Amino acid sequence: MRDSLAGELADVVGRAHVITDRDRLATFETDWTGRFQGTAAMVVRPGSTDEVSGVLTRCKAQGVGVVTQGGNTGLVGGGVPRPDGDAPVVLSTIRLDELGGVDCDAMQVTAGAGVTLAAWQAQARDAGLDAPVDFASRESATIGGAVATNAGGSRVVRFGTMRSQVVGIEAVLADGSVVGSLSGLAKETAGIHWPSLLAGSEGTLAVVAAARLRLVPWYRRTATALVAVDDIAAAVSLLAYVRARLDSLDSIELVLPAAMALVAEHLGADVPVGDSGAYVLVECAAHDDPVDELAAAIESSGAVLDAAVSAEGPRRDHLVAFRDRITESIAAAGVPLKLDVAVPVSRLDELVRRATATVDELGGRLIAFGHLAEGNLHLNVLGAGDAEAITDTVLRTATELGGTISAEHGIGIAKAPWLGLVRSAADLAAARAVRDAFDPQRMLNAGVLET
Ligand code: 2HG
Ligand code: ZN
Repeated sequence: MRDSLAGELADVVGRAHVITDRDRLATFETDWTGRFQGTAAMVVRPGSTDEVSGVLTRCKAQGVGVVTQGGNTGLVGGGVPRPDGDAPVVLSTIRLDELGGVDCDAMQVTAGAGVTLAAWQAQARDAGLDAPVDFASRESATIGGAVATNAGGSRVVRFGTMRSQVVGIEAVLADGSVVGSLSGLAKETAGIHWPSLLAGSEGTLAVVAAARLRLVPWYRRTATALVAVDDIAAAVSLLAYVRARLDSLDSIELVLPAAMALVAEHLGADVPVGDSGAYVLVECAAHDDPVDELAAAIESSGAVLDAAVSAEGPRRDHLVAFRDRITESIAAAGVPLKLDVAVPVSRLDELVRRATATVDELGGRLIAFGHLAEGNLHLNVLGAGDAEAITDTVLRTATELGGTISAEHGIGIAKAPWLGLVRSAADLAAARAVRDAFDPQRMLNAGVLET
């Protein structure tokens, strides 16, 4: 069966793009963190939407499931084969890397699913525009993955999540049919809006092959402040203060002391501001240098113990590294349990207090940081004692505080058992009915988003 499918897929994509060699499969079988792992029957790398369609048709005919993988930077086990069940075909989007010319009139560009975030950004900047979404794994993370997970990142406070950037989509259903459009009409009310349906569906309804993406002005002048504040409550006051005053606010990130200490150690550098209960990294970007207005807002906020402020250049890059390189610092220290949750900002304090107590009790070292404006914390636990119990308690805590169990990383397989905490029985039944209509045999990403 495996050999005959490999042969059929080779007819579709060319022999060089069907990988069956065990050694070469390994990198596609384990996620970036090393936490999620399974066995792939083979990897197939289609180079066009038609080839994606051909692959899905052949897989369905032989009853072999498909897991779609972009840059393999996902953090919830949604892009690698499941640890149990039959070995699927991993559909790598890496060759769907076509990037169209920038349409400056519409402020849009068309990108294949395998285009990286960094390439999207570079293409936009070449045309004097910018990509509205950014996060640390930009060199590997792909458009397809970012759409599938409705990724967030640091600029959500200004431009919203990935879903808001998708003005057209081309996707392939499990039966090989191609849906959507890349025309990029900003207004169209003609039935199902495919970007809305597919963004955040984690590869369960269709394989995203290409997307038409919104671009934004390129604010070339940037300024960054790393600010030490007393505690989380003071960080939230600072958020409200700068948000109301700074038109140029581009991101505002929260880093708690254990994360700051870890990244400082990893970088081999001193924390640029004094010891404190919480740190906030504020970034502004504008057409005119925003450094003075940023410094003035920080100064007058009354919430600040110490601050380092810099316009663009190496000093600014150094400040940004204390936020951008936290994930890398955690990975260098071990295989973490990652819990991406969000609560109303007024409850962040309580979330951290209760998560700290949980980890103290159940074992591990809590490294917390995240996107302040969305109340989105990345609770990483190194050396997690009872990972299942920690997950259960923390996700219940976030829910009790009026929050959610996943803010931007998705549900994947990691959080599927807890989906009922934030979705009603009616919600889940309707979601199942939609999936049944698109993919009754669960050919696509089985195990993701449902148990
Ligand atoms: C970030 O905000 C990413 O840097 C990764 O969402 C978060 O490593 C993490 O937990
Ligand atoms: Zn994040």
